[in-house]
Amino acid sequence: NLENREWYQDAKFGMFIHWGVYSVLGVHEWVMETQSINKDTYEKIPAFFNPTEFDAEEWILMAKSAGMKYITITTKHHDGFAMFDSKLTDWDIMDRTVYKKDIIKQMAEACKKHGIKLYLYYSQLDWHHNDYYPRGDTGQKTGRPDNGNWENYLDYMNGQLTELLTNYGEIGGIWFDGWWDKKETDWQLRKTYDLIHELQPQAMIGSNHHQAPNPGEDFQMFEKDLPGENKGGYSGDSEVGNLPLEAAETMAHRWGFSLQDKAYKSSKELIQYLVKAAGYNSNFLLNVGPMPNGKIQPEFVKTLKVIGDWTEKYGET
Ligand code: FUL
Repeated sequence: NLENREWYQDAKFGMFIHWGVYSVLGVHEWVMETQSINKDTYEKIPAFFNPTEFDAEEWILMAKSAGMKYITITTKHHDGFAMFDSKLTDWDIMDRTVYKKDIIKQMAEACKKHGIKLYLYYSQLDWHHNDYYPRGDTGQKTGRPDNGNWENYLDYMNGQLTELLTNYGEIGGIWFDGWWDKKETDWQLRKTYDLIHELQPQAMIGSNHHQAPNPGEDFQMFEKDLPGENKGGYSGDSEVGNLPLEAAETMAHRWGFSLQDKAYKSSKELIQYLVKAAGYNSNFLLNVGPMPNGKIQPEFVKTLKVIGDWTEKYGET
């Protein structure tokens, strides 16, 4: 959809949000893998996730006053946990937490109210689903059975995407991730991409697979890199194509909430990054990893405020 691509190309600045039950542990979103936590043990975590301080509007307004035009939020990360009401699994916010409120619904409503576009991050890689088999390069130690039905997994993934594109109003796009874990597998991408465009023709598709875009994709993102660079070490095979571009970076080092990560980037550094990205005609997607209570940590709030003062003065509206 051309109109949406044009809008996106002009948007320049968005907020990335990595939020999941892993935030309870305060390590990062990869904790299940890096600390070899098996499925049974990991399943104890959601009971502790109760973000009573979460206020979607507060986050949206924070993004808006920083000069951001869209939000991209994790609906399901590699741990497979759905932050939305999924009828296809009980591995979701409704069934496993005492909080029992759909995060994505609250975000969608607040975005609509304040004129911010909502993009949905969805991890194709899944360390929890038994049918994600044979395993990819990661998620080997989670104690799942040594067999599974790949077609079932694809149906599940397409089913969750259908839920996301049916129950939350107009979506800006789907931000896929994790395809890199099992590149050689038959993902039947055409089917998934057609489904997305059928349900919401304007929804853009991007996939963080660190290569030139696959057919059917509408934008190209670079993880911890400006287009054409490979400083972050993820973009070795990323040839810059002719789609709208997006550079994704994070406030400190980690994406998900981390107590120990103090590598905060300064507001000056981040403003320079925004300007540099714009020089490549690329958007800048700046990530925060909210805390388990539903708040964005004060260091990030402060930085976003300074960026907002700058964009208000120098950024175009
Ligand atoms: C990567 C993921 O493995 C990270 O956890 C994070 O989500 C980053 C944006 O993409 O592929």
